Amino acid sequence: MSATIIDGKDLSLALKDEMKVQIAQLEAKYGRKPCLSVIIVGEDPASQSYVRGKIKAAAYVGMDSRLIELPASVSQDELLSLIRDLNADGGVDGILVQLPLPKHIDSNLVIEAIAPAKDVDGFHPVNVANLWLGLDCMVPCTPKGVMKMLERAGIEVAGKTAVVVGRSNIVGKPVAKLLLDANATVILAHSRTKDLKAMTLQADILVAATGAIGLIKGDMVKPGAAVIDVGIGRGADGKLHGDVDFESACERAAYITPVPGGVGPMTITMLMANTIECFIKRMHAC
Ligand code: L34
Repeated sequence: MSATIIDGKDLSLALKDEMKVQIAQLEAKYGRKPCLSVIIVGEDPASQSYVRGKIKAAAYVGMDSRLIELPASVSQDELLSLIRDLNADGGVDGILVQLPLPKHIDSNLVIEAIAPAKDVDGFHPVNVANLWLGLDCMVPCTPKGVMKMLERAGIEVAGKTAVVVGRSNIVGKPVAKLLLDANATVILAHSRTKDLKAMTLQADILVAATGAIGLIKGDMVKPGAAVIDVGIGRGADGKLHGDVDFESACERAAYITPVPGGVGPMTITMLMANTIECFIKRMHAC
């Protein structure tokens, strides 16, 4: 058996082409385009690559963007005051501070400084609370991308057993909540889970978000499962790999996402969707 590959790049392109049309209509209606501000602190090559992807995608869909590059030495106060300026700037719809931040900066304080209505990452405590309460909120980009991939691949979630491996605030916890909202029975496994293989073998839908390259081997995949690989890292071979051992997992999965070209591009595409959403909500609020 060989799995059907869910191509995140292809799907992203299709979604971005739809957004291009939508943004042209929004501009005609409201007299301006959505505008995304991206702040990057320091020179981590992976972060720089992801941020470049975000700015490129914004240009592709025809929205405005501002890239603010700060040195790793920037003070926490300077960063907070920049965010306050962007909060007050009527021309800015979305604010994203790329993580991780240097150690001398408290990322929780930074996230809390972003106006919830401009929080395109959905990381602000108000958005997190509203997600868990089932209220209107900004949904974090990567979890939203995971759900979009399942939906577009025609994979039914209701009634299925979903196993999420990894409990981060950015991916594991929110994706578990979204799967629960879609009526999956959710197991949230993590680094202290006793028998991980026994858990993953139950998964009709397996979401791997640990950051441990190749952790999920083929023999941990339930035959016929949909495997969504959120992990991304550079292996000893210098190439990008996910949390899933792709070759062996392909033998058992019915559907699988590749790395690169899977969840990563979808994260960026959902950021575009969230920026459009913030824009529309702000236009309706005034
Ligand atoms: N604030 N920080 C904030 N928001 C986010 O949503 C992120 N994340 C994660 C890291 N920090 C963040 C991202 O943007 C991870 N992430 C991200 C975004 C895009 C890609 C990967 C991770 C991506 O485009 N990956 C490509 C390969 C890119 C390359 O060649 O380096 C892929 O095909 O998977």
